[in-house]
Amino acid sequence: MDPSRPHVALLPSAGMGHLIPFSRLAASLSDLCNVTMISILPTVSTAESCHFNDFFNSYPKIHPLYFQLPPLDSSAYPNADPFFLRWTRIRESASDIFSHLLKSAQFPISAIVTDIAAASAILPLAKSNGISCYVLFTSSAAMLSFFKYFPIYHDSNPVSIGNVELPGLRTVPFASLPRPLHDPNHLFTQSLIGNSLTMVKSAGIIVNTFESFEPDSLAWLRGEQSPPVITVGPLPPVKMAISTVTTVSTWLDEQPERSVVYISFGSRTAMSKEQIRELGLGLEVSGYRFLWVIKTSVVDTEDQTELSQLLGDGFLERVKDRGLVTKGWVEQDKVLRHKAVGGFLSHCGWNSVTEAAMNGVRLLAWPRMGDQRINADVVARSGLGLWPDNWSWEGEEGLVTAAEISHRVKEMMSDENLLKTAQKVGEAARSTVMPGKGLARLVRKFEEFA
Ligand code: BUP
Repeated sequence: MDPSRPHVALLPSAGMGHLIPFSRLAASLSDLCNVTMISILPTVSTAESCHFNDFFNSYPKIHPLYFQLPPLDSSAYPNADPFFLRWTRIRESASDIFSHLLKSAQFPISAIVTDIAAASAILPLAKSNGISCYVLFTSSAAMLSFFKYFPIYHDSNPVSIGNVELPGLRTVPFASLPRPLHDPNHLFTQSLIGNSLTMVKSAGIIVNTFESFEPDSLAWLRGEQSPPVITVGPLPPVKMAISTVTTVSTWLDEQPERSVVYISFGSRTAMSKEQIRELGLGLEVSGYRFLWVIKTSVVDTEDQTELSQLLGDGFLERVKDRGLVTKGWVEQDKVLRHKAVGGFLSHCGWNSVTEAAMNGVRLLAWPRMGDQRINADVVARSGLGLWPDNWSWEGEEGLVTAAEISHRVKEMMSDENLLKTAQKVGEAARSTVMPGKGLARLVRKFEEFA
């Protein structure tokens, strides 16, 4: 550690969608600051523990600080999402995490960057210890606008939630809200409100986005009374020390340029067997080449079903000359950079969207839960992709049929104008990464307190 530089501690919560932007921010900051990254153990998923190991091995300059969480009695929260439970547990253990951080720090901490999911617990502790606290918001500026306004909306609509009109920006339809918010008394609703009200007292909100991608939301946020909103996106991928040649990369190398549809719904969006079969048929009928990452459970350790069982007899054999299906972890940032990839059927997790934007890959949006519909709206507005917004939430309006999927895949892959606008988004994204103005601004702010 170099005592002449600021010392920043980063606290990610749980889930790859949160850990990945934290790792990217930590890696980008590690050339400019001393960085401590807190790793809360045990992780919820295997993907997270593998990521922490590879990341700390690849960035020896970053100081890992492990914190063992006491076990949680999950029977108190039947059927709760395990990642949401973990966020709750981290908030409950915040003062122990904080003391551990202060005791272990080799020299004083200039700033802490907390995950938005832990903001309500971490910010007061940072303040009382005289440490400036920033929030890394791991979704879009559009979602941040909604998140910031929601407590005001909830105050005037405490009993029933409907469309949420953000004055002067846009209306977020009821159907686009994260599903637990439909219930004003849900634990998720209450914790979102707590984190939102605390976030506005932070020293700054860091967002993995860029100006030309979300100009209206960013202008709106900056016009509101708010701490500074610092855009640092798209955050470049981390460079892991071990890079292996995989079946996926070898297969992609053999495919013609821009011929492949890449399909992934992120690390924690499970799809039912019925919808998986319908999607498989849709891809088959579309006639396009495809690379498909399948997840059938929210947590990877519970994903046990064999591919052949999921996809039905004969599917893998029928598509073997033009389709690759996997249940493993693929290096998505590399896939999206590969010249064979021509389109991305995505759930619109924000990391996936920013990775597609960075690489100028056109997107077909199929949002499933959480912030994904609000992100899909960004995709459609920016011209990065198409969002057939009649596509259903699974289990409510029924399945999206193979015929519809095939039709939309063909529509995306044959749309040359969409390709051009996506490529323009990519150029704008890459030109933002190069000067790194947002990051430099952030480091200047850390220095003020060092
Ligand atoms: Br699956 C998968 N490889 O096989 P999102 C995901 N990823 O690199 P999510 C891989 O995980 P939240 C795989 O590139 C992205 O950086 C992917 O984050 C990477 O979605 C990340 O896109 C997934 O935000 O998280 O997992 O649903 O719910 O927090 O949005």
